[in-house]
Amino acid sequence: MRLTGDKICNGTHSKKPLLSDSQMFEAQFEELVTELTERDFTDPALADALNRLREVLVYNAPGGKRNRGLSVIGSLRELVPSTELTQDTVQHALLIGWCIELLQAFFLVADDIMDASVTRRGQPCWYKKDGIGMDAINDSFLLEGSIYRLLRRHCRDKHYYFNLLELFTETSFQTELGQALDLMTAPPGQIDLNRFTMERYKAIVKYKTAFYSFYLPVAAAMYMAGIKSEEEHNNAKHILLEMGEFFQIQDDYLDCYGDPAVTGKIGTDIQDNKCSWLVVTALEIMTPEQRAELEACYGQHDEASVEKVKALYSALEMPTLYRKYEEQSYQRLQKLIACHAQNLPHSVFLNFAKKIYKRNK
Ligand code: GPP
Ligand code: MG
Ligand code: MG
Ligand code: MG
Repeated sequence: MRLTGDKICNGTHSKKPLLSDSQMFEAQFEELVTELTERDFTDPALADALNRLREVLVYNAPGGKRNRGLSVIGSLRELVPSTELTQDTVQHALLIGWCIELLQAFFLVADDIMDASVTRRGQPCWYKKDGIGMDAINDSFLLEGSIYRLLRRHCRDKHYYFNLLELFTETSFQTELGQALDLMTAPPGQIDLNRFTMERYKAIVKYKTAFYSFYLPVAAAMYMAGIKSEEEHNNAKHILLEMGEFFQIQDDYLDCYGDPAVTGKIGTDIQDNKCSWLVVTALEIMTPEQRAELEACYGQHDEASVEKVKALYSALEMPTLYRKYEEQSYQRLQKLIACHAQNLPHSVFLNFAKKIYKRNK
């Protein structure tokens, strides 16, 4: 695939771009699928496996909010003056964006098995499809492997290739450690509310969500722009991990209070005995009687128990507490941006913040 090919390239002479970043991002996907499934391996013996890979990619990679993927080009545009941003660099930023979406697809296919979820992005979870089942585990590996094939093909000669590889592998490992904490804090059938502390909660969400969802796309754009200093990266990380924590708190809130028609997924946190922001916050303010009731109903799969937990949350006015928390978090973030962004344009962080505060999906 030629990333600067006519098919998806904006005109070089006109001042106004023919396509938005989002449209170019969309247009790139089919090319990447073709490349991964038709051009990378040509051994006819692999035809069935490559057809499977096509199916896995088409079902699981598109259809999300694409915030992570589009943030690479979005951040790069803030870091590099437009006169210095070539069409070739734009196409590479979009490709790296797709690699982040593939990482997300890899995590989600596997996470849905671990969480026994039913729907994702408004369709059945991949492992729930007829004839798929636990073969979805291998499909998640294929999604992960696709990332490194694309990076190798397109970015091998770039000055940022090594940094990018380290970034993707480090971030994956951090996410896997976070997922380990998430799972071991929620053992099925072993209800122990003492496990659910705010300290444990913060560790889980920092590792399972914040690194890959927030630091990864911005750090990738920074490396592309030649920003490699540890100090600059630590400054960005400081702000982005805070945003990531808030994002997962929203995810936990929406697990219970979101509309599945909008979020595209049906919540499972109460049944799965998860260390969710809702249960941790509720535990901080509930009476001993309420705690005893929670102990009896949390982590149970029957509808009546789940409804009792939800009734407890309502009695404790969790939606109001959440709105207050959201407001405070937004204020804290503005302050963090003011003190930690230093040499980095504030717009990198503000653009991201705009996309996540007050979201409902
Ligand atoms: C979000 O947790 C975290 C992930 C999707 C990371 C998974 C990491 C792996 C190594 C598999 P969640 O379960 O709350 O997300 P959702 O609500 O979307 O299922
Ligand atoms: Mg999940
Ligand atoms: Mg999970
Ligand atoms: Mg969730």
